[in-house]
Amino acid sequence: KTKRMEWWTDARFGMFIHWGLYALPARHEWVKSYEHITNENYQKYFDQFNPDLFDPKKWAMEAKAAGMKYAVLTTKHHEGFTLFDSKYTNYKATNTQAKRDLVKEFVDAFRAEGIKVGFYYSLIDWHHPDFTVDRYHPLKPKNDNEAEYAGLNKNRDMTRYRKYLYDQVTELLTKYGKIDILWADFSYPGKNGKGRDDWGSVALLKQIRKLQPEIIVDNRLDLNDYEDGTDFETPEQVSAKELEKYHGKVWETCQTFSGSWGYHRDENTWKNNRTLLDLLITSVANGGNLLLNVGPTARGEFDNRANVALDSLAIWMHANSKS
Ligand code: FUL
Repeated sequence: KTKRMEWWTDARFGMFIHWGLYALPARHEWVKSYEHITNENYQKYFDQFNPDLFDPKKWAMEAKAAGMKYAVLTTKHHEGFTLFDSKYTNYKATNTQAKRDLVKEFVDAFRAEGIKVGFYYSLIDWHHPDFTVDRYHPLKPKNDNEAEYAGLNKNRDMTRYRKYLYDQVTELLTKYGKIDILWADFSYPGKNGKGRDDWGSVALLKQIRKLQPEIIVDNRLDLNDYEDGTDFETPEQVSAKELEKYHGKVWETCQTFSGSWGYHRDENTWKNNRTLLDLLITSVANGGNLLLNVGPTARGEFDNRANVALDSLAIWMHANSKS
């Protein structure tokens, strides 16, 4: 395991990319759940998705200049839309005006810059008809009423969904060459929640390791007490101060520039350069990695505020690194 993790531990700094249909409403990647939007009402984003400025080579160059050694892209987020050409769904980028496998282009562009590639894959799926309604689902009943959940879930079948999930992860790990990281997201066991049995985590992890023996897997499959469950911990959006507590563990903190992960046009809480550098330095000083997120716009480019932040990191990196 230590051998397998070596490059990752050395890498220290990566780019997270949250991109999906939620870039169109541009007010949080959880918009479908937060605003209880039905599939029917969410359809307009699929119909209008047309990332005419998408140029992953530019993204890769920016990541590289900022000193990032790996990148993790949302191949599917909770909304269920896949950026890749999956044969198990019609709800995919190739069926939009984009007409392209965006994951493939991401992989090719980042690899060409010598950046390792990771796939974020959402275990949660708010579009799939078999994914049961739970406490985070856009259709969740008011007041957490059990009878209403039962009614909503009458025809939903997690066994079928599990198969879908398994098949898609298999696709991702067989069609794009060597994949360096799988970032599964996320488990919330308990009442009206989901965990390892819902995802079939044990079988899934076996399949992942079989298809990509070198791959590094995050800890969100609800397998922390399982022998081979966790390659790294994933403290999310915690302060530099709190990060010090992770000293001695294998970990990666994921952080946003502004709060939400998907493009949020009107969010004005952007971290300043000092805060970003602080996160990077504190992570490295405590043996962890920083996965810094960009949420590209619906047209496929980085917001100017992200460009400015990345440029400032690039300048610092240039002045302070040996290579
Ligand atoms: C969370 C997700 O719910 C967020 O939308 C985001 O993807 C973050 C990295 O993980 O758990």
